[in-house]
Amino acid sequence: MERRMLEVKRSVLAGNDEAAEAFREKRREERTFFVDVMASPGAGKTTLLLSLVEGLRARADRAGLPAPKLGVIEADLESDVDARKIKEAGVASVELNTRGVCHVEMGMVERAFEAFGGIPFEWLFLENIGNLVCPAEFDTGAHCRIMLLSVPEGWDKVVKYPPMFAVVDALVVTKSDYLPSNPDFDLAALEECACALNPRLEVFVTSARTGEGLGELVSWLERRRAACVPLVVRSSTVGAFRAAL
Ligand SMILES: Nc1nc2c(ncn2[C@@H]2O[C@H](COP(=O)(O)OP(=O)(O)OP(=O)(O)O)[C@@H](O)[C@H]2O)c(=O)[nH]1
Ligand SMILES: [Mg+2]
Repeated sequence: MERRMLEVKRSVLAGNDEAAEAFREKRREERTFFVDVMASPGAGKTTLLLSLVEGLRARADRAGLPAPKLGVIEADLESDVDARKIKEAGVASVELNTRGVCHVEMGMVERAFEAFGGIPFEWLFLENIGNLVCPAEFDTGAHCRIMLLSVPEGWDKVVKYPPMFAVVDALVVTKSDYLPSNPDFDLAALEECACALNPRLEVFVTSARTGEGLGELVSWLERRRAACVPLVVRSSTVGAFRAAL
């Protein structure tokens, strides 16, 4: 019986992985960079997404570029609370209610993406279900996976819930404004344990209240996007290059 369950689980995950790979490649071809944001409930996912939206818009503005086209899939067991917050910030958002399922699977991502109706996004974010366990197992077709750990949760979550720390590209410590009042939050121990589990992990320490670390996180995400999506060479650039030869 146990063996049979294992086989079924393996085949569900294999089917999901295949669909995730196809989704990832399709979005890459369309120049949409897809970021999966995972964390426990209340760690600050929606707040961080709103800060990232602001940061990406501000940087485009400073560079004299048009505002980036952004979309957010808001996954929750129930409710449209977060999807509404994202819409209020002027960002296209689709609510994905999993009706009690504690993770997001590819079929859900595909349906949510279709609901946008073909907007050519430069950035697509998924606020995954608030859960530090199950989402780690399911590839959502993202190019980049980040997890948040808020200071009030305690640094030892890395020891208690290692799988998610092992699969993500970045660990974003949130609510760093609470560090002075949480002397037992051992940032050095967290980094040491997390990087031992995952040597390629990037670590950011951030606060949506003070703005700490948000600029560094936005810059890193922009570099990740630039390395992932194909370059668009404008004809004016090609002309200037030819003229210079
Ligand atoms: N002090 C402080 N509070 C924060 C920070 N970021 C978020 N919060 C607060 O933490 C609470 C939860 O934030 P959310 O962004 O809703 O967290 P979430 O992970 O999206 O929550 P769920 O979607 O319910 O899982 C809210 O009251 C936020 O105002 C921060 O950097 N510092
Ligand atoms: Mg939220």
